[in-house]
Amino acid sequence: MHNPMLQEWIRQMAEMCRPDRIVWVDGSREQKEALEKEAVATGEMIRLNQEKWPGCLYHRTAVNDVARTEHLTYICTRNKEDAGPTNNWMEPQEAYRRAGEYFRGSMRGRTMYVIPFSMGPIGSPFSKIGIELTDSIYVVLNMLIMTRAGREVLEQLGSDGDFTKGLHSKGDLDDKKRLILHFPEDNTIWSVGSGYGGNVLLGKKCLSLRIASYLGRLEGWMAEHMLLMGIEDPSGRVEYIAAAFPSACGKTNLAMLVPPEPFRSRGYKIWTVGDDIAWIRLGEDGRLWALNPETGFFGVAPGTNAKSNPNALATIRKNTIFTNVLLGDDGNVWWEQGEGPPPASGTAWNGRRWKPGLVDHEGKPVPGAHPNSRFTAPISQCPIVSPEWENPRGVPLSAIIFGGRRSTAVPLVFETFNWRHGVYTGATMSSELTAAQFGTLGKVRRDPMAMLPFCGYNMADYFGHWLKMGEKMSSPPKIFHVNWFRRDANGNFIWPGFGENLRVLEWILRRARGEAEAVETPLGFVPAPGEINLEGLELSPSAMEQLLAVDRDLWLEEVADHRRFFQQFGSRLPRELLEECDALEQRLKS
Ligand code: OXD
Ligand code: MN
Repeated sequence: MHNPMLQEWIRQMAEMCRPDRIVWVDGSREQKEALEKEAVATGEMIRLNQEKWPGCLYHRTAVNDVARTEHLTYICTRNKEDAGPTNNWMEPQEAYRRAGEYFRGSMRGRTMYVIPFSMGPIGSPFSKIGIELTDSIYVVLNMLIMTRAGREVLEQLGSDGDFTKGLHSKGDLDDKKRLILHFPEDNTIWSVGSGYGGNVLLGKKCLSLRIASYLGRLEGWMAEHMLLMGIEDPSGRVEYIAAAFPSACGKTNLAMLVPPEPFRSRGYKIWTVGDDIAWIRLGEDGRLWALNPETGFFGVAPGTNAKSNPNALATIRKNTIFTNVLLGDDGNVWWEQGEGPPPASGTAWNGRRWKPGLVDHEGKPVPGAHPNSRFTAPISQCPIVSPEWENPRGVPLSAIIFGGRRSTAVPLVFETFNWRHGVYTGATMSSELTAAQFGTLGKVRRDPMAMLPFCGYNMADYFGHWLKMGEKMSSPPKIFHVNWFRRDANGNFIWPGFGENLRVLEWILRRARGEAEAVETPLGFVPAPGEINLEGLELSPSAMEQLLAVDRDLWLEEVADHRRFFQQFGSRLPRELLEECDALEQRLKS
């Protein structure tokens, strides 16, 4: 397929990066197998025990390159204000110049792979095409799982189609020469100096969230950091929810939830549509429709076990790439809080020898897997993948859920009063930091709609876009907030979490249909006593009260923090959000 714009761009990028050769990724099985062979031959990837892990590969990234580097991630708009106060900003010409120095000659002795990929089903009017140029076979093999990639995408692009231009080079993996740059105004992404998934699989966070959120505002749709799941009730009705949680709050686990008894035997079923990203549009029927643009899971391995997520375990038994987990000498992979005993000996994520019980010089256990180690696996292998997951129209949303990881203050669940109050609740969301982010563990950070690291433009304008979307809908879906992580005075989680979360989702769906009872609090509506089905669950009688309690003094402090957070946006912040702040404060004081 001859696309002059594409050809010319590749020529320019090759002139800068100087690869020895250029290889087009065609999406064929033969090419994938040849690339796997090559990666294994060079040692970049290791084949796992093929009897136990058919089609699975192992990879270790550099020890300084194991998570997204938000401090090296930039939004490069002509005006600084268009990137907003929550993004790092660099002037585009300066950004091209600086990264250009790192890219110059970076592919000498290497191959430049051209990956044409589609986010969303090929040919769906909702989908977006990207081309990633990369010097990493690991990236190619991951993109083949995470996206629809290959020749068909080029055919869809045609001779004059538009696409996101993505350029990636490992460079020399030096974190002083690492930059993850987004140029929304040029529909371009440049990533250099990293080999870690979140920085280099350009279809994921870079295109499907940062660039797509920008395009969504221009084009009247939304790109969100949300899981998508269907919940089937005993009558066979399936309703869909989208839920935004900051990184490492269990989105993947929730999306693959196993119904607890007695829900299971009564016929409740969960259908996974996506675990990380949702593209949401207004349908002709006035409802919101959501689509998962990805075709794979790039999930955190540690903590994935038969209790937390048996469906993920089943998904990753074959054709999966494992990154930075423990590699046993027997060709098995293992991670902390996983399934089964660790191998007798192996090599840890950092390349060092490891055996069970290993401790450091202070006597602390040395983990075999990095806390942010990952699996990359095809969605199609998920035992409960929704039959609708590839529907080019997406699925209709019955409810939107926001949530975070908070030990105190935030109730198990509440329903917001209306769309505008829901947007405020999303905009003031917060979570305690975990290993997927760079920062101090346990610190609370405001993470609006779980998009703080992923919004490709000024977040004040993003809030405005959310408010505007609500105005376009005759009856917008209800917006809820959940917190599975509230702790008691002894520091123990009060709510059991995991599959039991379905009990909360069931109330949410009944509430969305106008069928469940609720009690009004200053934050919104919480379930009336007895409205959350606790059948078969041992929970002390006072636990539900504790879980739903709203401490007015604590919340007045929260509101003060909301105001501080909003201040950085100055006059660009939609006044509706400040009005919501005032209204919440009034309700708390009355
Ligand atoms: C992710 C993240 O990797 O949110 O999905 O960090
Ligand atoms: Mn994510």
